[in-house]
Amino acid sequence: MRRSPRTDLRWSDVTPRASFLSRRQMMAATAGAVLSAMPRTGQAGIATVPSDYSTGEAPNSLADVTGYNNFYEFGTGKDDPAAYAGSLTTDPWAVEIGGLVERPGSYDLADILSGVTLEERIYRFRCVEAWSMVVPWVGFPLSGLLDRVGVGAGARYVAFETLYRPSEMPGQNHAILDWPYREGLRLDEAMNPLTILATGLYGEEMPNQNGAPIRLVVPWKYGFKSIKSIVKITLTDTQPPCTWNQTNPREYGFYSNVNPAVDHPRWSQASERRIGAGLFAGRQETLLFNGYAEEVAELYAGQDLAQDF
Ligand SMILES: Nc1nc2c(c(=O)[nH]1)N[C@H]1C(S)=C(S)[C@@H](COP(=O)(O)O)O[C@H]1N2
Ligand SMILES: [Mo]
Repeated sequence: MRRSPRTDLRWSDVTPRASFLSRRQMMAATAGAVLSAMPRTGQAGIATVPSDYSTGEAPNSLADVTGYNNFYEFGTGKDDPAAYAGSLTTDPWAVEIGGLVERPGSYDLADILSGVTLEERIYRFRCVEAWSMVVPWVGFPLSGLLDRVGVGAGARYVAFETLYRPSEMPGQNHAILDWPYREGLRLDEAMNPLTILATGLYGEEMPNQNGAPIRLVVPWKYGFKSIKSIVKITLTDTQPPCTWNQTNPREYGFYSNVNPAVDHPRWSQASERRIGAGLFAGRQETLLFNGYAEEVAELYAGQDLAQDF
């Protein structure tokens, strides 16, 4: 990966499209292998491969996924991001990767994506506010990127920062949160294969309101951990400050693993409302680690989940 910012190539120029199969896929097709490049959600767009980590649950509609959002940089209403995020400039885009890494630098998104196999990951998504969706993300494991830049000795956490650009993010002109939005993971959480950087959904580039052009998705944690529009990734040896945790540490823990047995101080987390399920659908039970216990429970062996909430 090149570190220097480059102006000749836009990241969208190198995002693989279904109509331009990669060499590897061409050769596989020639060899008569089953071609799995088309997203299962059926839309022509970015070439993705399916993932064993995808849920078989029905995805929410594109209208739900792109019309009911939390992205406080554009306002606190669920329809504010769809209304106001459209004018955010997402190309060119670079991510500064630093701290305890072997190859720190400013990486153009085009370089981050070059050679990367994009997967479709259909994940349950559970907001701390007790609503949920199923989202067909397009993305790749964060571990792959961290391996490419080289995790440095002594790194124990990964910190993330959202773009700070009040001229395009009107919410940042108000002290709703301590901008820029910051989040963090323990290194083992960041390296877990479920943790992805997502660059799209429904087989298309990421809509601005969902965190274009690149955002984190950690499906076993409450949605606010899945930070949007990332411009900075820093590996650290100490637990990094996180926006919601700093705003109200009693209500929003550093871990924020989905847990039906640990209530939010102001509401129960035992059940959730599935967006789009219909007026009479009723609430559904919330699952420990949002149903991903098999993949992630061992990360927390020996920890008291009520204490480390
Ligand atoms: N930068 C930033 N990232 C963010 C937020 C935000 O306000 N700003 N909201 C979080 C919350 S609370 C949720 S539930 C999810 C929502 O993601 P979605 O709109 O794609 O469903 O984004 C998370 N990431
Ligand atoms: Mo959320």
